[in-house]
Amino acid sequence: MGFLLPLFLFVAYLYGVSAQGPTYATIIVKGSVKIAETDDHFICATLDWWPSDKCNYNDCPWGNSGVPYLDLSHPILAKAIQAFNHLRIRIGGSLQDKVVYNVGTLKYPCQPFKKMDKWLFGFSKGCLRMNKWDELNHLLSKTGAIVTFGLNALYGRHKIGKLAWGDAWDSSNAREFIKYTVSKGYHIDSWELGNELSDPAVGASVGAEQYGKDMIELHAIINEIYKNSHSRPLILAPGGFFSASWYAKVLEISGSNVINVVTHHLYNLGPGNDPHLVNKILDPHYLSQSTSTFQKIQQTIKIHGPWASAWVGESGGAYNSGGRHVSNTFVDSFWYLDQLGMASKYNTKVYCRQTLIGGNYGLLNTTTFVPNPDYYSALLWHRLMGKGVLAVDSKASAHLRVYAHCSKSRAGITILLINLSNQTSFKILVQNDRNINLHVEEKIHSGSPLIHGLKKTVSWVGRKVSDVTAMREEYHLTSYGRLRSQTMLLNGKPLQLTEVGDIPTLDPVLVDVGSPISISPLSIAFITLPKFEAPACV
Ligand SMILES: *[C@@H]1O[C@H](CO)[C@@H](O)[C@H](O)[C@H]1NC(C)=O
Ligand SMILES: *[C@@H]1O[C@H](CO)[C@@H](O)[C@H](O)[C@H]1NC(C)=O
Ligand SMILES: CC(=O)N[C@H]1CO[C@H](CO)[C@@H](O)[C@@H]1O
Repeated sequence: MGFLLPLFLFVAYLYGVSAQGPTYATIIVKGSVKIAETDDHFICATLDWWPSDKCNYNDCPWGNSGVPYLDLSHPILAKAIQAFNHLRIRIGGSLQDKVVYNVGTLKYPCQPFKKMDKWLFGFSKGCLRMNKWDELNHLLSKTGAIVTFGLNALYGRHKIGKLAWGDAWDSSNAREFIKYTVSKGYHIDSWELGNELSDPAVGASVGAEQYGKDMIELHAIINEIYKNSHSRPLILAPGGFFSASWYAKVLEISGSNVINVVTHHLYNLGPGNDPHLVNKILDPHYLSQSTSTFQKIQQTIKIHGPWASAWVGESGGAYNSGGRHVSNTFVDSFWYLDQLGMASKYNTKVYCRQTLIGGNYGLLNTTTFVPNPDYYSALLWHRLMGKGVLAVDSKASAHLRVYAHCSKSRAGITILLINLSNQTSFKILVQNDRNINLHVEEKIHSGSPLIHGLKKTVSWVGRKVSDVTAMREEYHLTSYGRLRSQTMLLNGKPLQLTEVGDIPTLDPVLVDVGSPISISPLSIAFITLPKFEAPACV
């Protein structure tokens, strides 16, 4: 035996390196219990405030995509939002805390952002005109968007240290703005206070104690303004980078049922100019590092704010406007879809992608509004993945990432497979743990229905059984040529707007459930199994 093991490993090594054929893998989906649940509308995208002269690394990828400048009548914009049939949109970002609303007794003239190198984030205060806000609401309401608006949490405060800002939030401008919004009948799903003001800070921070008090103030304002409405908006905070002590303190000071949703931001790929972005995206160990953030948020809420839920309020992968020729290409979907899968497992209710449009990480191209690959990835997720999250056991390689959800608005489950391997094709057999248990139980308790139990099991392990006629639906995503292509293929066909500029239909291929699922190297697949018996999904 002493020399057999090394010999075996050596052979296995050779096989792994030189094998051209596929690797077989079995995954077991546990359909009897949900391990987590997302909101009905999990997919969310952001609109930011940056003007066109916002640049990073000699690249200025914002154009006129910032809220005050966006062409709201662009036909692709409305179609792209509408395709989701209720897309969540969060309006916010670094400059939101320096926005003033042109309502009521505004103490400033209504002027746009101006480049000011020495100022916070390199810009002056900027003003939102109410006619722009009206136009934006017209678009959002027409397209069925569910809106989150981030309020100006630095209003009335002053710099007291290198990054620290002191004094209480002056809520007067926000109060007038919310009043105006309600008087116009605009439906805002949720109001958020502040953007990235937690400590340790990126550009500015506010003490947790003061922030907690400001939340009580916002809560009182919302209660007062919405006292005669049948629906009350949610209150979100603090939209920062997670820090356990700061977040815990804000929850503690604001108190029970004030903050409904704890929002946090994620940029786990690092700076947008990192030449190793693609390597990070394709490294399963690197991708998995985010699990610790999701776990910690869950833990903090459980202990300090059990009345609240968690959202990723903003996440763009690479910070400082995203990675040029990375965030807007096919390879980014490996990161993005993996994040959606991972966040769901830790009970994240909503995941807001930075951005819907703007920067290199826009779901839509800044200048042409044409959807980038991640737009279609988001749309597929939104249409196929339901809110029930299921556990999966996979003995396959770490390079094959697997997530399973109840299907959306129909029976059965949908599995997301992400193959990060650049050389291994996988043939996957999906098993239902329920049938495995059933099989064992029947064998023990009755003896005779063994055949029945076996049939049920094998119908999902992939061998042909005479009575299986059910089909599964497969959506395979690959790149068009290079990995950093701005075009993605769905089942071998490029995803492109139709001739009249409509979002294309996303059609699956139908495959006999009896055959194993094939997934090629560096590809992604959604697999819908309508007949998969998952009691948790009923
Ligand atoms: C938008 O598309 C054009 C044409 O494909 C491309 O050159 C440009 O880099 C894209 N812009 C962004 C910000 O992705
Ligand atoms: C496949 O990936 C490995 C590890 O990331 C890399 O070293 C290798 O060069 C890649 N091979 C090809 C053909 O791209
Ligand atoms: C089993 C397996 O999938 N192995 C490969 C996965 O992909 C990585 C990167 O492409 C390779 O390094 C592994 O050998």
